[in-house]
Amino acid sequence: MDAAHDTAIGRRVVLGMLALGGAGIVWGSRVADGLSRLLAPITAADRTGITALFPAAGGFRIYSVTGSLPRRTRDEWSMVVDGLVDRPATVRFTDLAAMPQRRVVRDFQCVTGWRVRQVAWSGVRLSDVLDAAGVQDAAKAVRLESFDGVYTESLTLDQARLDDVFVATAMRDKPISTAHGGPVRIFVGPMYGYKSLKWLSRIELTPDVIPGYWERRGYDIDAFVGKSNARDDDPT
Ligand SMILES: Nc1nc2c(c(=O)[nH]1)N[C@H]1C(S)=C(S)[C@@H](COP(=O)(O)O)O[C@H]1N2
Ligand SMILES: [Mo]
Repeated sequence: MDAAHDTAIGRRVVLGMLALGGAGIVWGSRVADGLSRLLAPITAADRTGITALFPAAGGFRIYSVTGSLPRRTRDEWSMVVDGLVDRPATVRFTDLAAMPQRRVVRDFQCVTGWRVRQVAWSGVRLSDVLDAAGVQDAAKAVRLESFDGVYTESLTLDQARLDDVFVATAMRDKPISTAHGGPVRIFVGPMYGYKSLKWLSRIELTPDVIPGYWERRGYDIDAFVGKSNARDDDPT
């Protein structure tokens, strides 16, 4: 994906942000400044429309910065693992299923102030995917891409190798729904929800951290819950 595409703020992106605004959010000041400029021309009717499109689900809010929910079946899905690796690969769902399966239970915390307690995630450790590809010495970070065509994320290699960072294939012991980023999403246990990229399509090993979608819009790159984003971490 090229940088120009990444940073373009079209109407659909604005609508996606509106979904966040409509959900009753406490914004970090830098982001709030940008948002109020963006939101100025949008009417209350737009706000209602997007909220109805993605209703809350089991305590979660469903987010998509593109304003749509891209759908792929497990059979259709694949991701690319490339960049600074010895064995670049196209990985299919069956490949993930053949790897060691893990499960963690963690609170899911959005930086904007909502939390869902004790959510079970299953799948493969990102660390195991990295080992299968053979990470080269020059690699210091991973860059994640979504098949929504817009959202990206990043982690340092050390963060990516934490035990509760998953290439997740199940949520609450069921296949991950389209709305929640299925068939395969990232789950980053220790960090705010924006690190948990939905609709995973690419894992690229890079020499440096490349800031992701929300990080280019003012959120911290190191997004550890309670230690980042300079806000009162007390969700309603
Ligand atoms: N592709 C993509 N991934 C994404 C987002 C998004 O808009 N698009 N939003 C992020 C944010 S801010 C949060 S809190 C979680 C929300 O996950 P959910 O939509 O399953 O509730 O997804 C994260 N991953
Ligand atoms: Mo979030």
